[in-house]
Amino acid sequence: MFWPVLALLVCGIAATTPVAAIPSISGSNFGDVLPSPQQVRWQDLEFGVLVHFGTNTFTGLEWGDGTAKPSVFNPDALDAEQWVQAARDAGARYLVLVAKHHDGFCLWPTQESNYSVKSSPWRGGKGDLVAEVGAAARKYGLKFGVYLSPWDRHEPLYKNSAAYNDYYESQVQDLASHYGDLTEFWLDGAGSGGHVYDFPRFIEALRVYQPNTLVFADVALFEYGDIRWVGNEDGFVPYENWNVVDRHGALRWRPAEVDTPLRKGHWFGGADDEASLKSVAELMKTYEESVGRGAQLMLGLAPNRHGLLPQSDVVRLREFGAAIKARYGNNLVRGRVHSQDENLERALDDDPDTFWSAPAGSHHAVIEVRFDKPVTFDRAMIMEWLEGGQRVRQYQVEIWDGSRWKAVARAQAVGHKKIEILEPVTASRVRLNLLSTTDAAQIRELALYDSRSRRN
Ligand code: FUL
Repeated sequence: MFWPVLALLVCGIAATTPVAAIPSISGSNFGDVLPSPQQVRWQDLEFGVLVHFGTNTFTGLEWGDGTAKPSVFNPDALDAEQWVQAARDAGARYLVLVAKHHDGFCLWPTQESNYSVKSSPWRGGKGDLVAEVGAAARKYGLKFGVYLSPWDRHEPLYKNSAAYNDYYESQVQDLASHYGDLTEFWLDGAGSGGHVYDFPRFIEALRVYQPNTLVFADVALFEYGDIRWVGNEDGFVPYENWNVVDRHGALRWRPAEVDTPLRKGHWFGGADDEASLKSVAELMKTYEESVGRGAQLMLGLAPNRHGLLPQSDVVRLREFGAAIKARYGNNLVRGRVHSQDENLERALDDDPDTFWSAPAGSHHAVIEVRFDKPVTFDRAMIMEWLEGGQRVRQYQVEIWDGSRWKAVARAQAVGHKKIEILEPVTASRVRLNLLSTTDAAQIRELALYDSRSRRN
């Protein structure tokens, strides 16, 4: 149904509310720190998958100790396109392949070791899974990246830090120079406690070929990663999510990535039971507590010994994608509210490439939406234009109850995307009250949804 708009208001109030002191470290202010263009592009991807497949798939282990024979690696029906299509159906926009896990087995024919696909029976030892998966990802429009475990439980050189630095750097070069643009380069910290690596050297080697790749690393492993680990593998952001964080006394833009597997407790494959497969409801909760809290969702997928995702995983991923579309495909603002105000229209047009700006210099502003008939909603979605930094510090979603504005959500931090989950409310006037912003707010979208509508 199409409802013409009655009216629509917006106001920007320049610094009417006193703003608490903004943290300042090493002379820079929270609000001054901006993302790189690569980080902005990456944050727009929102949702990726992390694929674990290797000797562990065949031995049933999560952490192989590096003694599995390459001969165990023998998928008889491997189809990387099946993985990618399933990921795409879920709505994922990039895929990171674990090219080497902690057991040291390499999925590409590295020159540095014989512990790789070239010593396996798969494709007669002529296969290159990094190449196959990269090509499949690109064919279906997904960005591609790799995970290269620093911890290596097979490689004898690992005991000698200097020699292993050479080894690892060569592997970085291999991957960085032969497989096209890498959107993300994942450095996993597990098992590396106490080991000394020459990370600056690895990153320099990586950047020669991949100036735009983003390095994922927990701060405990490597202090200058471009993306930060959320701090758990349970699929949620447990804090108010600020992109700007203190890294060794300097404020840096470090967006969070939330990694969690599709099958509970399993990064590697084999499980085909119903109990370990996350339900659509669980996945939607994860989505809303990761993407919906301004972070990136990285969902772990695990092909089985045939080299295929189990059919139940394929179906679940499709259901998950359909559930996201159903819940967030019907923006109640769109089509019901039109504004003569071009600026405001940019926050309501369902087009994330445009944004509304509060008046220059303001630290408080309001976006109001009026419907000609009341709408019922239980989700409010807000997106910030990150090129200008993460400016919204505190806000409320409010409804007009006939006599006053009533807050139905109050929170801090928007960032790339924020989904507020509400008790269902019905109102014909709704506003986003930006209580405190570091600079003039820039809002890409303000959208409302009803998760209980028939499309769900
Ligand atoms: C962890 C690893 O130890 C797990 O095996 C898995 O690869 C996960 C994504 O990261 O640190």
